[in-house]
Amino acid sequence: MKTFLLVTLSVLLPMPALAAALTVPFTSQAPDGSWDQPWADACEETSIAMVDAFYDGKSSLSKEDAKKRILSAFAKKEAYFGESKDETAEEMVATINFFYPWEAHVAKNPSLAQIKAELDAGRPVIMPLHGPELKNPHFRRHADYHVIVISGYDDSAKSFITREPGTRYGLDFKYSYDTIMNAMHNFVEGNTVSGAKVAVFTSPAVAASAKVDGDNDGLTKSAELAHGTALDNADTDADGFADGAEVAAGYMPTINETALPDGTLMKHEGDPKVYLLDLGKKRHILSEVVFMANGWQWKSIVVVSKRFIESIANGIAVTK
Ligand SMILES: [Ca+2]
Ligand SMILES: [Ca+2]
Ligand SMILES: [Ca+2]
Repeated sequence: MKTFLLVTLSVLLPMPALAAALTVPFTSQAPDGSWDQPWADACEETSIAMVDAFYDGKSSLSKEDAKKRILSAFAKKEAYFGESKDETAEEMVATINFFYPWEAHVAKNPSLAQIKAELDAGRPVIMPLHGPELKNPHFRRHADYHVIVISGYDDSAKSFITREPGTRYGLDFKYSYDTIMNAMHNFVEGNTVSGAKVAVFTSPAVAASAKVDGDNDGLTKSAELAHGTALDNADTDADGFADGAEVAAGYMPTINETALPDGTLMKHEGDPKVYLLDLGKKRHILSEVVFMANGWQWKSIVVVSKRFIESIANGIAVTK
């Protein structure tokens, strides 16, 4: 009876979580093993790239994908801030909120419990640090400023589980709670240990940054995500018209419609009619039988804007 009561109590009492381990994919900041530039200063970009891949549903990263994502993070950051060696928490947050399909904010003086709560909620934390305090035995040089991803924690070992981009041994690298809480410092030129205690909290949901227009093309972040256009490119389909202008005029911002070649099969949303683009005219394909008889495939049909279809002169229907 006593045992039964104890078991019941332990089930009823809210038990604090003791551990969390998010499957954030890992890459070192030197995917090819070269620690020359730009890789030597890539800890911020690599941390952003790992969280981006995580929110993108990846659980691992190939070398090629890792390099692509890190270089893309450099390009996104430089698009806004120009070239720089080290980025503050605020600059990382701005880069993320402008150009990534998720968002972040600066958490000032976060407690251990607050950081753990982020991990319990499935949200990795990007952590700016005073590098030398980490005393990581794998580091070749102890940069004054360093950035890592916190992907989990283990109360029994009083340790954070991290993605430590500064070494190829960085998958599930463990730092004690004390080490991270003490080393947590925002970037300050030449003296990061005097930087404020901040962390970058992340979220897969776009809310606070929904109205941001990072590439200044007239489409907000939420509108770009809805239209499938690039957050860091004002003219996604490179046809000379900005994403926002195309949407406002009813054109498709992801396809250069005016450059579609003869022979393109096309339709617009909300209308089952399929057309063949032929000598600059649109020819209605009369039936499914005709479509199949020509050996065409459904997956070849390009969905274009109603505006574009309507702008093309009618040709003779395809009847056989
Ligand atoms: Ca935009
Ligand atoms: Ca855009
Ligand atoms: Ca365009």
